Amino acid sequence: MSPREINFDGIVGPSHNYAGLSLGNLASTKNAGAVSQPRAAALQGIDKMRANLALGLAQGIFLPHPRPDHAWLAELGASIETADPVLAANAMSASSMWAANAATVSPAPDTADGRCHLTVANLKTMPHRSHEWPATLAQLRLAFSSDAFAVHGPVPPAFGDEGAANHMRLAASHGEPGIEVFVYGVGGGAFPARQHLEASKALARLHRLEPDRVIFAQQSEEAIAAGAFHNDVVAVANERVLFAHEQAFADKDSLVGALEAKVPGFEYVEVPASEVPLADAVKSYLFNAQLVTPPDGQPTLIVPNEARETPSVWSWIERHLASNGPIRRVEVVDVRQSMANGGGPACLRLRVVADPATVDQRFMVDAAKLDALAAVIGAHWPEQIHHDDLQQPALVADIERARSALLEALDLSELN
Ligand code: SUG
Repeated sequence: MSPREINFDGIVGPSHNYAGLSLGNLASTKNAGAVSQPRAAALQGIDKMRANLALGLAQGIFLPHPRPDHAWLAELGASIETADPVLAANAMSASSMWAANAATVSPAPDTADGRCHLTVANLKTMPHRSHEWPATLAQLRLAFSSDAFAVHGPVPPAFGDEGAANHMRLAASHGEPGIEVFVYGVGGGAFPARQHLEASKALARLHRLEPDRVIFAQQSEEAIAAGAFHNDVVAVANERVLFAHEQAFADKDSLVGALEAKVPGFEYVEVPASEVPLADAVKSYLFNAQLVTPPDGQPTLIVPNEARETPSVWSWIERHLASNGPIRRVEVVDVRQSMANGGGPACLRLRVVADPATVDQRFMVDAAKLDALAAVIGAHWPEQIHHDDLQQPALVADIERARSALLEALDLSELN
């Protein structure tokens, strides 16, 4: 079978909470201390996957990480009972749900050895995310253990790497050789630039990409300063199409020029700041959409509810659809619980172009498996978490039991 795009969604973990841990992520800061709903959050994620399957897309999953991360706390000489509240929140975060930050993926048609390369992201900029990579790597090594894949450890933490959220691939179609665009940040006003150029260059070398099929593009400082802490908050690519905000890149003209020269049939869909200000793009997550090509060939944009609720954004979408532009269909999904922490539909998924038969089938889902997962979530995920309760022994025990129940249902207890 030929390669196709598989979306691997991170299942929202039972410790999902709002701790305000991500400086530069406006939603995270705004909702710090709010009461979270882990069960509803995880079920929203399952519904998104159901909708993807209904469109005819291939769907996979990644599992929540063990939380609290006792090993990480022990490295800090602490335990969940004794840690100060901020450290405890860092150890309890369910942030691995945002699978776009799990790894960077270069599919087989792009690489010198004809294997699909994945490098786990070190996520070193934010403490709560910096300890994700070992549990992510364990899953990548299981899911992609066949010879079709090469799985790499993280690049050294001297250089921040946030995974596929800062990587775009353009190609005539998914199975053709692509041009890979690595987007990095230099400055972001008061906010950190999380993806470093040196890390992006390392990924291109590790993945054995041909240098003239790789582009390094700087994210604009104004975008980071406006709350686009990852490139996927202001841009998304699929096959021949790049969909981006006018202010996404530091040097848009050279990026677009290079893509025009290198990608057969390249189409650039730009949203001007005069129609959708950066602030609206960030609030609505218009670009944190999944831009996909279902089997019917109609490029489809999967946006969060918040896009429909932002007038400038929704009228831009309506105008684009009426003009018969490159995006032919828009689907709206409810991922509000994730959005309140700055994670939209595209944050929740990692795209891997591969033959689904080469993936460990425990990480692939169909509608029946999603029903089974929803039942486990319904039975075990806490309904609510109040931020002040994160260290309560009863809650911690519930969270640990919930994850074990999920692993058991998926026959993945070896990840325990
Ligand atoms: O890293 N939020 C995540 C959101 C990640 C979104 N991913 C992509 N854009 N691809 C982050 O900022 C908030 C956690 C908290 O505050 O409790 C958080 O980690």
